[in-house]
Amino acid sequence: MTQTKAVRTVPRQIWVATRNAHKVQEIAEILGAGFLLRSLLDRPDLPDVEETGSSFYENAAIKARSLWNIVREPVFADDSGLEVDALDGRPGIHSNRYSGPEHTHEKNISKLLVELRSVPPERRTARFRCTIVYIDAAGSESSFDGVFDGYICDEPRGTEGFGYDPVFVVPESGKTVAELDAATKNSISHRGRAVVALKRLLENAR
Ligand code: ITT
Repeated sequence: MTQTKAVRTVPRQIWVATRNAHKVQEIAEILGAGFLLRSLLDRPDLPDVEETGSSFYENAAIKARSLWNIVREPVFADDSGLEVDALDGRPGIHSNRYSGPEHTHEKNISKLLVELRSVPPERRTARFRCTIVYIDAAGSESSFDGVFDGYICDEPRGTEGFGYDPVFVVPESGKTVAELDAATKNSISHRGRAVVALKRLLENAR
């Protein structure tokens, strides 16, 4: 008699060093059910780390190492931002705090649109970048990058996503990222690309 045995796979726990709930949600959807994602939202007791690096890589490494030193389990961090060509790559690594100490996504967008007021459509090209630094349980590090090209429109559209999504247009569809559903954004975004590369490493390391 042949017997079929149900194989139960236990999700692998992995930490992401962020308190940004939107990032956590996007990353959890991309990693899928095989992973149990924990984040700094589960650890309000831990202090915020200062992002003192001068690149996405350095800031991702600072965030990942700080959490790894506490949990000593597999961790990663995402550092990301928007580079606008007409602004010589700003806001870049300062994307989150672009509008100052009291920053909000809305204030960041308003500042960006004011700075680009006199810039014509053909010069409003931009890209999102994401760098992930992953550290395994033994402390060995790897990094992954993702880039998402588009341009900045002149007024916000859409309600999905977060950050600069309402003013970042995907050239192929003419839609802002805030007009895309989550699965479509994740299939083309900077974060989607970097997390898929990380996922590949984790699955091959099983
Ligand atoms: P953590 O440092 O806790 O991860 P954070 O929001 O401060 O959260 P970053 O320092 O990496 O993260 O800054 C990323 C900023 O870049 C984010 O706050 C947005 O303003 C912008 N950004 C990054 N990815 C984005 C995306 O997918 N859509 C829209 N804006 C994005």
